[in-house]
Amino acid sequence: MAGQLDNALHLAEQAMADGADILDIGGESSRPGAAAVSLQEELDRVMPIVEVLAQASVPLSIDTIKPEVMRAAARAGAAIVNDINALRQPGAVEAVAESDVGICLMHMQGEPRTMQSAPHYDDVVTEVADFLRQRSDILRTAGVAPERILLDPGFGFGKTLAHNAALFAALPDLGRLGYPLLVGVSRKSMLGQITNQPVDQRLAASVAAAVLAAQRGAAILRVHDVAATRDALRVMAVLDKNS
Ligand code: PT1
Repeated sequence: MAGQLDNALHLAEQAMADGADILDIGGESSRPGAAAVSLQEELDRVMPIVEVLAQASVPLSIDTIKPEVMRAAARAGAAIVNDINALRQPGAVEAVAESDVGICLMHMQGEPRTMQSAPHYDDVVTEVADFLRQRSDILRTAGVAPERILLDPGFGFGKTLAHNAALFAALPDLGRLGYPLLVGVSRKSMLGQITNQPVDQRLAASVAAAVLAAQRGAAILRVHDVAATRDALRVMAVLDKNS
């Protein structure tokens, strides 16, 4: 346990030294095929880390679908709730509305354990946009100010490569929903499908996708390789004046 805490804190320090603006902490994997984790297990995994990193110089985001974890993390000082389930668990909308955290609403079809078995949409862009609009409307009705809301199409969450590509092209349209966009594509299997590289050889693909997402209007990029992504974004800022 102590070794895992040290390891997490080391990764967080490295990310901050490399220029991360936000740290995202999660205790339940959402990779395709991952199993759910009990409430107590998730609290035991994340809260020691949240309690330390809430004092860090950058805002802390808690990656969870459970309202109890949202409340505990917010109480400990987390600034953002990042919910891959877009607050669909009973009590999650209230947990966010009753605190002052920012909230990222992400689209997912199905659940991590089975979501990649047979993803299907009639029109992926319209369905994802409708879902995100509906979830943000529910939050607004619950009293959450628009400035607190972020939207995320959920790359790799119940989507084929074709679905992911259609959503990527539609990022400017999703931006017209009126909220900043968060994009997470770093090291994901969609990049493995494109490059035929294993997960530890996806740096170039991840950086390329991050730059394209930023060009298409993503406000926040969820990445593993902070230093390389920062460099690429600096190049984009200077050499691509239209972005
Ligand atoms: C994400 C995200 C996330 N991704 C937000 N939170 C993960 N807001 C965790 C694969 O296909 O994009 N947005 N929290 C990580 N999840 C995955 C999903 C990891 C798919 C890998 C894959 O390889």
